[in-house]
Amino acid sequence: MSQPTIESILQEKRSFSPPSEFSEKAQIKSLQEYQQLYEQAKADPQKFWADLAAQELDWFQKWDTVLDWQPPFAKWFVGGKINISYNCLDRHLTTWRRNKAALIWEGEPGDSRTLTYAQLHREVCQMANVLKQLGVQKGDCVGIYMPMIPEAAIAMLACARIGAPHTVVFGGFSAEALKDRLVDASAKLVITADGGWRKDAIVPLKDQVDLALANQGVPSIENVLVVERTKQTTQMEPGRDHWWHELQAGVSADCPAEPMDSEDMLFILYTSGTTGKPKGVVHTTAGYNLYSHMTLKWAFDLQDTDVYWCTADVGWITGHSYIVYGPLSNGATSVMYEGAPRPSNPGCSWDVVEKYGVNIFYTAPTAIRAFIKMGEQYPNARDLSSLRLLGTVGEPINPEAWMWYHKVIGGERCPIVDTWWQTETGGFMITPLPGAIPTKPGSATLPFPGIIADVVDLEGNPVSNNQGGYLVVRHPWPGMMRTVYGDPDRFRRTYWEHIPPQDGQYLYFAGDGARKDEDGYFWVMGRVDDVINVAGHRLGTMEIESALVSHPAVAEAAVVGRPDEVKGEDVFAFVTLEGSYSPSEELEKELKQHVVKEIGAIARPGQIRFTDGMPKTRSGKIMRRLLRNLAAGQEVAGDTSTLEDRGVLDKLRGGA
Ligand code: 7RM
Repeated sequence: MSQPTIESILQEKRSFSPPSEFSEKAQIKSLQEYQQLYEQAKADPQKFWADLAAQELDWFQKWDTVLDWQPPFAKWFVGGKINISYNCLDRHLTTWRRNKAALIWEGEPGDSRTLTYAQLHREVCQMANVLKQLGVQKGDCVGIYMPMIPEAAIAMLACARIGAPHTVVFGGFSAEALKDRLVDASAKLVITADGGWRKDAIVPLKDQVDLALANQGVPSIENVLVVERTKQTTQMEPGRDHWWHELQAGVSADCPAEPMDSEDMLFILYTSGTTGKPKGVVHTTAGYNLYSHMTLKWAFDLQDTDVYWCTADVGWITGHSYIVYGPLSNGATSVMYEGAPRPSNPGCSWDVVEKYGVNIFYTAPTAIRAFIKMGEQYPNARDLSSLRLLGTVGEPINPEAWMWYHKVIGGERCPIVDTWWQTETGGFMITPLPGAIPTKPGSATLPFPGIIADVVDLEGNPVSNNQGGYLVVRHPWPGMMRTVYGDPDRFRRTYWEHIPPQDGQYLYFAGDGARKDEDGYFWVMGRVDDVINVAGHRLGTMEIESALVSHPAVAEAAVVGRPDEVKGEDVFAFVTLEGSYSPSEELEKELKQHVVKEIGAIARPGQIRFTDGMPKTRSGKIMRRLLRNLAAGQEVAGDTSTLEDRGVLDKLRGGA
């Protein structure tokens, strides 16, 4: 089982010191150096961040105020003028990095492309000019629905360049999910591609866009910019749809970056929460630029000669911060891979590492567990000696997977950097600094300098060592989300009032359970809300339930996570049917397909169990705890005295 238990955490005593060859060359070389930075930042966070902002970023105009904190609303570097596209591109062009590879891209069918900083800058300027031609102005929101091709990064940087906030929608989301997000963001234009490669098949992205926009589905959309990738035939609607390569051919490559206010919105990224529809997480320009830049530089000990590969999709925050903005702001070489391990090519990841001499590799525990299942023969058949650091993110990593990663992929020489963070935090929050902090398998270790994290009870009181509690952050940080798009009240309620503020002290509530050990190391246990984590993807159980009940056959649905060896959790749905329907295998298939249509393949239930009734409390609340037990095939644990009808439970068990 992959979710760590309290017992397994208390038993995990192994510790791995940073290899001395690594520490000697690292940016942060010792535990003392880390502690000094941490204490300095804690004593005067504003000075700490301001010094870094001045050192590490280029500004059109310096700020007047480092932090304006009106809890829970923060503004960083107020009065400053900056552009993240400038920091990711232009400023490197006057250095030797001009002709350094910015992006190395590998397509699934085996095609590839490398863009130097100069080349990437050129294409970004061209796309920025095309967006302007199509009527996009500073402040207009642009949707991006793309496969993993360089144009996805180019699109993001082009938007940032002209001050148009982007909202990237993962290419695996359905037309329905795309529509909801574009409507919420009032997007004016969508950038997409004819198709993308996914496990030896073509995903027809443009057709999904057409579905989303059909019948005035998204009234704010005026134009669609289409990148040619797969040469899929697609209907181009005259006046609305435009081929990127056609417009690119006639446009200037001169487009100065727009000076943006520090707090101008950079992007909206939708993420699942406890209730209803996904939240639009808002990130702004300067603080996010600084935070994604610094965290990558120190936690991954980024060196100028490194080839760095993050396997995420740009549709998630990990892709935003650690494929595009963080690496490029640092002038790094970022590898982008369109493919994924698949039956026809199970060793493809190691081919990419070998082909490009990847030094830093960043992936998710679910991928590591899938690698373990496929077998050691694939990594063992490749030369992985270029690797010097391994990262992990997305869910708690089980110590067995950690050890395998360490031995088989890292050759026992690479520090493992387990990064705990969220869409909302913009960048790493709790993470080893690999030259300084000894690692323990399964622990994200210690907070990044400037981050004051803690584990508390529901009243906000710190719990003692090795006691479970809620993971919180005590002081604002530059990369924090600023609000929920269009719903500041939801922002306040969800993140800042879940634990009631005491004497004006606000705590950021992350939604994760955690404990701290005797060394102050954090062990993240997983979500404490109705969010499940399927293969590192964050899904709201409510969203899937809404999708299910929108099918005419379904009367009621309850979705829980069931432990899964590879995915961490899998979607398990309990469904009661409307009177005129009866359970069948066909209906089960149809309902699964319905969820795929409403949300996307990532939300497809692994199993649906039909039931005559749900276990409910007398006040009518579904007792999900019991359903979680049933889904896991466990005996129902704990108190069932509030259950209204015990017969329901017996019937559900009988069906197991
Ligand atoms: C970056 C990302 C956030 C949720 C978070 C946790 C879980 C992420 C770790 C982790 C344990 C980790 N953003 N999570 N990283 N749990 N150890 N290193 O994943 O918004 O999509 O998800 O993911 O539950 O709250 S996210």
